[in-house]
Parts: sequence; structure tokens; C-alpha cells
Amino acid sequence: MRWSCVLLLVLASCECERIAHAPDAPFFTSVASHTQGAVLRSLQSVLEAIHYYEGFEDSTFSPGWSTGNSAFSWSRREGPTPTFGTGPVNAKEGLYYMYTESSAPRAEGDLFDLSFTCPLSDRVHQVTWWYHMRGDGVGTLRLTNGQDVDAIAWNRSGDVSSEWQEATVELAWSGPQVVFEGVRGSNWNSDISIDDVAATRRCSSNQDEQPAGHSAAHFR
Ligand SMILES: [Ca+2]
Ligand SMILES: [Ca+2]
Repeated sequence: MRWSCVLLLVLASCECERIAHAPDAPFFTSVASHTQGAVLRSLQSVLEAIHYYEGFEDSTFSPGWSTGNSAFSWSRREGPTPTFGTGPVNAKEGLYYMYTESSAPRAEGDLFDLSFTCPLSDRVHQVTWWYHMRGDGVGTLRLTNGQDVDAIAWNRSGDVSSEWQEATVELAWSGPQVVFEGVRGSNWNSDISIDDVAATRRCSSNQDEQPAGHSAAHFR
């Protein structure tokens, strides 16, 4: 989807340039210029709406995703997590999901990181994902930019539900990265899971420069 759109943009642009520069064609030059602008505007709107989806179904991450960069790694899992009483029964989407294994040797306050960096210097505009937080010792799940401690776009703590929950957040910061941070709670009954993540890109050439800060979060 992404590369096909990029290819369309390049081909459309090249075609319009070819028509506009054909010899002895002033009428076509005007038409081509108008068409070129319309085509480029349409394709730009398409490109701005592109989403990066990750459901963790493959054993290797999609480009841009990584875990354990500066903290403990999230684990990929199929079915229930190993400890009874915490974690989901199944993935939200497909078979696999990611979770924070909270049993020993993990201790209260331990941090797990799972990050996505938008390719080609683009920036993430909005993120939608499903999360699961069940257990009397559950700590905190938050979405940050991985750099500024004040840039927490979303966070939730404690025992939420035995069902998967959906969250959507529109980011206020201007960075290319988002990080899912899981903080281990008071005991081992505290696995935190995520699945089915959609990150919407914002073109690097068409974005509002805004300082890092809090974002608007929408719960669904
Ligand atoms: Ca999945
Ligand atoms: Ca466990």
C-alpha cells in the first residue's frame, strides 16, 4: 500500500512533467499544470492517511519496531500468559500479541519498552491500539516519545478488565517515535499486553511544528 502510493505519486509527477514540457503545446501546458496540481494534492492526501499496522503475527518485527532498547523487552505470546490470573486468554487480532512478563526476577517498578519509529523521517500523528491489563498487581501502561519524561501521551494504571480495551491518541509532539512503556506493578499478577497497533503517519513536509507535551487521548 505504502510503496504503491509512492510509486503512483512519482509516476503521476513524471507524466505531468513530460506533458508540460512537450514542444509546441501551450494548451496542453496549461492543462498539464492544472492536472499536475490536482493529482499531487490528491496523492498527498492519500499519503498523509497511510497507516502502519502491527499485529505481531510474524516472529520478526515490521520495520521501525523494536523492544528492549533501554529497558526490559516485551515478549511475544500466543494464548494465555504463563501465570494464571493475569494476561489475556487470546490475542485481540490473529494469534499473537506482546506482553510484559511480570514474574520473577522482575520486581516492582521495572520498565519494559516497545517502540515504533516512523520510516523515512516521517512523524507519527495518531496511534490506535488494543491493550489488556488484568490482575491485582498491575502497574502502568503509557505511551511516550521515549525521550522527554513529560511527553506522556496516554497512561493507565491498575486492574482494568479481563477484556481487551481500545485506545486512540492524537500526538502533540513532533518526534518520529512512540514508545509503549509497561511498568511492573506490586506483584507478579500484573502482565500488561498490547495488540493490533495502527500508527498514522504525518508527512515530514506537511506538519505543524509543536513542542513536546501532552496529547489528547480518546478512549473507546
Ligand atoms: Ca496479533
Ligand atoms: Ca508470569
